[in-house]
Amino acid sequence: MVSKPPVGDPVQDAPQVAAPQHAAAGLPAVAHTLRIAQAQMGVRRTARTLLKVNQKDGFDCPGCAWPEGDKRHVAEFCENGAKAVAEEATLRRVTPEFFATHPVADLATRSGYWLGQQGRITQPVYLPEGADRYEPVSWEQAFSIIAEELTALSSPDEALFYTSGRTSNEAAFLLQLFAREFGTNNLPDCSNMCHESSGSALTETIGIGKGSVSLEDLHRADLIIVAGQNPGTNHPRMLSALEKAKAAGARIISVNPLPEAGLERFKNPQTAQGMFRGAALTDLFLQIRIGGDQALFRLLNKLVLETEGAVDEAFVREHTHGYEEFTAAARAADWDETLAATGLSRPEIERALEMVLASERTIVCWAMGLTQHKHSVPTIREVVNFLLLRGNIGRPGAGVCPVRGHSNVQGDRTMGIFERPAPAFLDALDKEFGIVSPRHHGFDVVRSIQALRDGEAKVFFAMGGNFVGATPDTEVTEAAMRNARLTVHVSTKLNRSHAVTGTRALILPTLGRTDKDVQKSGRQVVTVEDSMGLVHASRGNLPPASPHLLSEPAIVARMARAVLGGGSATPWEEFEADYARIRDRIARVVPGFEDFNARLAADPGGFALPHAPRDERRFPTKTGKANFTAAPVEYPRVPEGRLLLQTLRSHDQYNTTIYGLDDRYRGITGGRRVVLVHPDDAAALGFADGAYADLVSEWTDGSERRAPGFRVVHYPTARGCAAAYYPETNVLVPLESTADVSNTPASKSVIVRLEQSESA
Ligand SMILES: Nc1nc2c(c(=O)[nH]1)N[C@H]1C(S)=C(S)[C@@H](COP(=O)(O)OP(=O)(O)OC[C@H]3O[C@@H](n4cnc5c(=O)[nH]c(N)nc54)[C@H](O)[C@@H]3O)O[C@H]1N2
Ligand SMILES: Nc1nc2c(c(=O)[nH]1)N[C@H]1C(S)=C(S)[C@@H](COP(=O)(O)OP(=O)(O)OC[C@H]3O[C@@H](n4cnc5c(=O)[nH]c(N)nc54)[C@H](O)[C@@H]3O)O[C@H]1N2
Ligand SMILES: [Mo]
Repeated sequence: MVSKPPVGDPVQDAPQVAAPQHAAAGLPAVAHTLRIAQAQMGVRRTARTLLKVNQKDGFDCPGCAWPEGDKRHVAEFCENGAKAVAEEATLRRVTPEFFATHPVADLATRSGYWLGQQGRITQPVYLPEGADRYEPVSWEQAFSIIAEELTALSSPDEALFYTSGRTSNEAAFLLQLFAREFGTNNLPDCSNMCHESSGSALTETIGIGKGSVSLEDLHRADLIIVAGQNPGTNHPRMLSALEKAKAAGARIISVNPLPEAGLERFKNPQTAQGMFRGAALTDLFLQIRIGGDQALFRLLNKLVLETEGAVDEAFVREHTHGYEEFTAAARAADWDETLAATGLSRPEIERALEMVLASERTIVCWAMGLTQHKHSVPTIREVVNFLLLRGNIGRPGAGVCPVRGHSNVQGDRTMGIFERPAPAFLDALDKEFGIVSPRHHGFDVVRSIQALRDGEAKVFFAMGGNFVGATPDTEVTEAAMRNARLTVHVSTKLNRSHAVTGTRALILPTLGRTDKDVQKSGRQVVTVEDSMGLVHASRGNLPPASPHLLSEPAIVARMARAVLGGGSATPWEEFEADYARIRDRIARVVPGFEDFNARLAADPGGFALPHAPRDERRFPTKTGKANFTAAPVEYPRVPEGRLLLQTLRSHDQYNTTIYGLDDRYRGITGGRRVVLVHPDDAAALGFADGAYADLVSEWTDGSERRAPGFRVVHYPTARGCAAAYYPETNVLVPLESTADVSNTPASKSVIVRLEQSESA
């Protein structure tokens, strides 16, 4: 299988390479932000918009899910948040004339970058069966097309309702309610590709699939371990928290196959001193091999166990379960095997141990570097073992910190966007609305693709996101999507998913975070939940990108009325008119949201959801305790002459949205088809810096997948490892290559070989 490099790029993909940088943010970031923002929005709109980001009376940044903290700066956003805002608040527009001159076949030849650069979509459009281009359609017609296809299904389980993580709590609650009233739990979401492994591991071990720390905890920690995360690019405001923690005496270990600039040194653009000098953040850099983390934490656990007085015995006795089995497994950990799995040296691990033992309050932060491997769930369970051993959960300054991606991905899950909902949640939903939700599980992302491929699913509806762009095995996924009877995308901007359609297709343009949302009862606010379980309001302040847009809650409400008709007793019209009425219902269905509207009115800055392990050291697991686990240690075995490829983000992208062609901190400019390889590995494989290679992935069933024409960059990554950007490399990830238990695509462990490229 071959993924063709996109043609039609306004900028030729011709990457230039300079030395990687050692510090993140600072003046270059400010200049870069303003350049991108002003190109999209102009000068006045830029100022007006950026000053509202993350303010209590403003909108939640559509960038990442990092929390804001109580004392807000005038400029409470980061370089990449500003790019996310500019991308949405752009003055560029995609009009019906655009679709008239660009047939779907033309859109399919365009790069994601080009599609995104066309601007905000302004009207609903429809691709009839057999037509070659989208045409304008009224909202009413659009909903009746959806109703026609959904009611023609032989089972509600032939429909899929995908959610990307920008959707507000209100819209998410309505969407899952609609899906369940319609009769299915097929609610796959981006989380299935993201932190599902964290959710799976945490729910089993501590009883709740969310992080247990607040910003305050980070500021108070003695030791913060940042594993498998690149905050300088993906959560830049986290660097301020790390800086503050360091100033208060914390130490930081970063565990990563790449030396990431933001973790090395941070130049805080919010302080004059920080802007120029910056703070060194990392005390110890463990340059681990991809997939070596479970082995590392297992050995650290063994070493802690062997240290007199290092285990918090009172905590273990009172609050945990499974200690005996775990200790037996941990004591068997082996130095040689760990050194092989991690590529680390003995002194490095001993140094880490000293720092671990010196810390009374330890936090482990992680993101995709831990969640997207075959053995991600046992890896994260081992992190939990590590924290439990020294009583580091439910103590100020300590805990688990899975750093979420999309700005409301955590909230969407809290609202019930989940293909495997808890029975208690469904009971509450049914009682509130007088419905009977299906109890059998629905399809997650990978299962949804298989269902489309195998003809088990026929209608695909997406609340945001870029499903075919973000999912693995591009060719397989695109073919599967083309099998659908109807594909519907509620979107702000164009992307690849609009060019890969079912027999019929709809694009439904919607308001974004920055747009003012006015309904019958007046101006609306929506709410979101950040990575630390704080719920707060978000209120857009810009005139909507077009007068023809509907908000996400309005789209779901109208779709529900069209599909369910008189059979539904749910007051969909009332919900559309006044989102406070949706919140009244959330308050009665979702624990932690009691008196939702009143609390929101009292403090638009938000409130914290309850978290039993954090708040009261209570662990709502099956055993009623925090569970130690004792899985066998796994790590990827890479055959001779092959590399282990991780697919990751550049500095100029937001998932499949490409802001620009640079990756400033890594020294790459003007192109994205690059593969970072250790100079010694590259030399051994016969690839000079600047040579061009095809990446060929090899899967256990003997199949191969190819992504051609990548410029080889000699780069200081861990030995045996390689890195290249997503989504260009998604074609290499086999659909069946997923994490055990969580079924998350293993996007960070792809075995590849490099072949001399013919397409250079
Ligand atoms: N600007 C911007 N912000 C974003 C996003 C964006 O695309 N752009 N995306 C958002 C989303 S949805 C998410 S989920 C987050 C993603 O945030 P990250 O997880 O930081 O994103 P990635 O670029 O996938 O980076 C993975 C990191 O893990 C490291 N890594 C890879 N494999 C391993 C391993 O086996 N072990 C260890 N220890 N490290 C490893 C990589 O070198 C890299 O530093 O960011 C969110 N924020
Ligand atoms: N190989 C590889 N694959 C990966 C990953 C990886 O690291 N490697 N990471 C995975 C991860 S962590 C994630 S979260 C997924 C991301 O998967 P998705 O969330 O599906 O993808 P995005 O690129 O974030 O979606 C961008 C689109 O969302 C739409 N959009 C933006 N804002 C709004 C809004 O307010 N409302 C609506 N309705 N639409 C909006 C726009 O049309 C835009 O084109 O990708 C996953 N895929
Ligand atoms: Mo994500």
